[in-house]
Formats: sequence, structure tokens, C-alpha cells
Amino acid sequence: MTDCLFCKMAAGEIQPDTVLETDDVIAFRDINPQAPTHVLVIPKQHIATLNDLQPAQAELVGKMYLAAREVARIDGLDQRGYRTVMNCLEEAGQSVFHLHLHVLGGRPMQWPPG
Ligand code: IU
Repeated sequence: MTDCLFCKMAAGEIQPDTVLETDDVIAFRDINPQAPTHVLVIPKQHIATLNDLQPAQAELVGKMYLAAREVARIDGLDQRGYRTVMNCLEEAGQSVFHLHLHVLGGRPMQWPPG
């Protein structure tokens, strides 16, 4: 997907503020943070939304969560607490159509989210 911003980050054409990278995923700091820690975990492979996820890609989502856990450890949130969020489509707040997991923490969280 040549016109996908997150694909360009995955390809190294745009350099995000990267927290960690594996063969399959990248985690980088959100440009408009909503909490002291706000990191996005993306697969390097283009998947537009959760609706587009295929059963064969289930392990990839597990790797995204393992990366989110590592991000929390890096930012000192693993014992304190953190939230992971994946928005699917516009009504839920999805604005970038490349699968991503938000990792948020460092402040008290409200429930339910708005
Ligand atoms: P959303 O769930 O699709 O709304 O999340 C997209 C996120 O991508 C949002 O939090 C943006 O601030 C973030 N983001 C970014 O980190 N860098 C960018 O260049 C752009 C969006 I565009």
C-alpha cells in the first residue's frame, strides 16, 4: 500500500519515534499523545482494519500484544497498569486504516471510554 502512512513507517520511508521493532511489528510513540505513554503497535504487513484480519494472521495479533506488553515494561507501566485499544472503523474512532493497537498509560483511566 504505497499511500498508507503506517506502511511507509514500516518500510522505513518515514521515521517514527520507535520504541521497539521486531521482524513483524513496530511500536512507535503517537504524534498526538492522549496519555504520558501513548504508543501504537502496528504490523509491518498492511491490514486495513480488524474486519480485514484473516485467521492465518491470528499469530500476528498475538505478536502485537506481546509487543504492547514489552512497551509497557519499557515505560515502567507493567506493574502500574495500562490500556490497549484497537478502534475499528470511523464510529469507533479509527482514522488511520492500517491495523494498530494503542498502548496508553501513565495516568488514571476512565471507563467506559468516550
Ligand atoms: P486511530 O485509532 O485510527 O484514531 O489512531 C490513529 C492514531 O495515529 C492517532 O492516535 C494519531 O494521533 C496517530 N498518528 C500518528 O501517530 N502519526 C501520524 O502521522 C498520524 C496519526 I496522520
